Amino acid sequence: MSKPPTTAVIVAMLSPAVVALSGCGSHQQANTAPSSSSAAPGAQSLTAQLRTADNQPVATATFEFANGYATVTVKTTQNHVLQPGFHGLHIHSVGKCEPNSVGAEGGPPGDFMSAGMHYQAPGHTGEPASGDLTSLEVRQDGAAYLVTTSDAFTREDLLAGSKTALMLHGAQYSRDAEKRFACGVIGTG
Ligand SMILES: [Cu+2]
Repeated sequence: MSKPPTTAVIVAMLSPAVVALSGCGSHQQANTAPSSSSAAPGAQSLTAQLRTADNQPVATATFEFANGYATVTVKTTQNHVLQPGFHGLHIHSVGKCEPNSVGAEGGPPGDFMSAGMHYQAPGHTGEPASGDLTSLEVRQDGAAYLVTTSDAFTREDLLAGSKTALMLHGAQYSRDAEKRFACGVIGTG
């Protein structure tokens, strides 16, 4: 169960020697600095599973809320589904991910149109919209990993009313740039 006490004794005896040999105190200091983590203790998270219109899993997203802002992490779960390049990434205003649907504003049907327009937090108008996020940069192998942060919305905002959805668009500068390529309802997972 417990380690033999000799281990601690040996470490205690060796440590001063190591410091003396290295002749550099700053490295020792670095080891004792408090570790930083994006997820603060007590952080409340939300998640979204992004899928294409034909239900292929694309990426997972997490929203960690702490200290008055969200830390958003998006990670692809499958390679070679996304086209390489930059893809628009936004929170849309309705928590629906329906292929071949129509938005409340009307217009022609299309994939994930019922997710509505870009999310605006209560009282916010104009650009950038509250739900606008940094674009997702996709590698040649179709993989992507993004960590970004925003204080334009709260956890309660994203869950209020008809909830919200995270939308990934087609590759920028391509014919599909405006296309709604993958969608995930943002929820408590
Ligand atoms: Cu969008």
